Amino acid sequence: MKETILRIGEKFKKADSIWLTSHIRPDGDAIGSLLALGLALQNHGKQVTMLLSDGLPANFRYLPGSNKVVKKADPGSAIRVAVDCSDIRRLGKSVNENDQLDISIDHHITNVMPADLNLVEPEEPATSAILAKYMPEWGMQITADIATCLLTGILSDTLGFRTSNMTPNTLRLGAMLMEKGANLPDLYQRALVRRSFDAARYWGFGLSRLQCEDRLLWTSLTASDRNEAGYPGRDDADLMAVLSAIDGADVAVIFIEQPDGKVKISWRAQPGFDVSKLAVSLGGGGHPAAAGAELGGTMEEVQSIVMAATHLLIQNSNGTTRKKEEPSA
Ligand SMILES: [Mn+2]
Repeated sequence: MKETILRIGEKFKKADSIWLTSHIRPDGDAIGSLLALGLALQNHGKQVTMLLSDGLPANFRYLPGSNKVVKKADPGSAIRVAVDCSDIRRLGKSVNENDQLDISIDHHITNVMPADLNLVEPEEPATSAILAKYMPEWGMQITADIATCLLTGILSDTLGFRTSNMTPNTLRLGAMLMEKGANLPDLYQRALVRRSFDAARYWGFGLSRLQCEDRLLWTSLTASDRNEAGYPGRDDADLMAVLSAIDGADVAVIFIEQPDGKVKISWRAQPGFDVSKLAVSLGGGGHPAAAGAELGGTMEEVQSIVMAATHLLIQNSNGTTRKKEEPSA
């Protein structure tokens, strides 16, 4: 892995132009790591293209460099780089599935990215943490703007330094980023606390249908919920943050109706339960404690498949992994 880290640094140094991208439905870590690396390479005089197939969500447009993100751009002869993305299909419609990338930097244990240099550190809670660790080694200076992007990424994926994969070193990286000029309380508020009125009304629909059976907490969100609430996204508006605070469940699942007869599934698991393998078996991916997938079918069809599989996962975890420590990977 050390070799990969050095070779990535050399590749960045030699490149004149860099095409940089991350996953669809980008979260704070995807956006934070994309912008941080993009800004650092620009500061070294590189020609940088930053691409997100879904564009940059409005709630992250305060981040430095966010106005430079495009939805479509041919890589041409540039070095092709993906951050925080486990699977080339998750780069979205602006990227050819058959492409080979030059560099991938990620922390998803389910990573299968076709890249010449694939740096995957699943023990790191955020791709932004991997970048914060290696950017100085790559000779990249962490400016206040870059620190702002990286701390946003770490805060987003650790839910504010409180996920079970947190390490003392993640806190040290957070302290370093504060010293470089990132404003922790402000970024915390923006990335994790503030909600729109529409999102709160959308949550209401999901909460009104919330059920818990055999330690599995679950609910659904439909297209008509979004219409009625006026919520513009197609995600769960982070309703999962509310569900994971509820006592008495080992795993929480949200089913989110999508266009074209598809349903998105989002899992969150307590330590000792690994939902990433279940997500992969259904064509998705993620982390042991948080994963997702998307299936074709009606809400009822998808729910019956996923509920059965998730109940089984909870039963099989009981007494085996449950009392042990969460696997570090
Ligand atoms: Mn991430």
